[in-house]
Amino acid sequence: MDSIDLRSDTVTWPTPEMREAMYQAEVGDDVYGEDPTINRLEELAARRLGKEAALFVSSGTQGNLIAVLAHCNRGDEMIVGQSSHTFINEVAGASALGGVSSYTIPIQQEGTLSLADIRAAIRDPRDIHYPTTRLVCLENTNGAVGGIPLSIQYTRSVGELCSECDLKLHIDGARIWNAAAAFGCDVKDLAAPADSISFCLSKGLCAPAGAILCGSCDFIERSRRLRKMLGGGMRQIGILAAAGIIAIEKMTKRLQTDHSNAKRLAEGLSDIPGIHLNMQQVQTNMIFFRLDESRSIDAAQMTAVLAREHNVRLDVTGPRSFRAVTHYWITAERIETALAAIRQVWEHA
Ligand code: TLP
Repeated sequence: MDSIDLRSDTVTWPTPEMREAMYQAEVGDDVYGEDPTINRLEELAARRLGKEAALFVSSGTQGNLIAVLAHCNRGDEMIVGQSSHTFINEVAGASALGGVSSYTIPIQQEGTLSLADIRAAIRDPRDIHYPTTRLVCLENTNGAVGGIPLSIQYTRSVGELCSECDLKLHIDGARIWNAAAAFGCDVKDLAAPADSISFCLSKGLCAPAGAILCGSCDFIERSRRLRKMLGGGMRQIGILAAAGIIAIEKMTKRLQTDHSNAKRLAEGLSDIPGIHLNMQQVQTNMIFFRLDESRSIDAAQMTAVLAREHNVRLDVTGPRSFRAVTHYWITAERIETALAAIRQVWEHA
């Protein structure tokens, strides 16, 4: 990878080992259930997440959509964070394709939905004016407020509230392995309170495509049918599964390195006068930072100069703000190069 691409961990290339495994992968027609490599990946994912079954899906977006469709009927409602990926960045699939409405509530500074807000959002089932609340969606790590991991204890408390109120709980765990690495816990414990959980193979875990949806056997059977309905019944996808197996078995074990690199980048940025960020929010592989008004250059101009002159790429999140995401292809040395470039462009603006 030439550029120091910090826009996202979705930009990661597959590792050389993945490419070799993909080349060698044994394949079959997965719509017939005959792809041995995908079957192996799904068994591995279910076991590691502590769920009965798992399904390979084309993307995190497809995994979340299938979960909503599998849990809800048309006209039902889900409770979701107002700046969550599911609500903001998934093309309103739940409403467009599922007829499911979203009751949005604020995401707290620590990435959580408050229990009081969830409780207040649950509709009174006796009132015929209301849709039926069916589902709560959490996002772990929470991308909107800095890649913050949600704890086992918090997730359990939401699970208990859902059981008490007869609701389903889905976790958009696109980066759940980053949360497990941050807490040093077993990913199973973060998944346990949820009826379903999706996670991405194609972000910090470096697989070229795909995500996994996990849940009960019955839930996954319905999900498999829904995936077919959405055009996601794929054929010789053992080629992708081969990379996915390495993603789970190996790449999940090295995420702490990305987290240390993110900390180092955040510390370096906060040493630059005029650049601000909240160090407490830097807990996994994401950093959100902003420029003050001491210089006129804005985020769009700064990213253009950084890309053109230094080959460093950042994600612009507002007129003066950015997101940087660390990943496998961002070594400690590249963090220092990126920091020097950012400092130079800002100080000479
Ligand atoms: N996130 C992407 C963009 O879509 C914003 C990124 O660069 O961070 N859940 C969460 C929490 C995500 O961050 C993403 C992707 C998804 C779901 C969707 O995954 P894909 O891209 O596989 O559909």
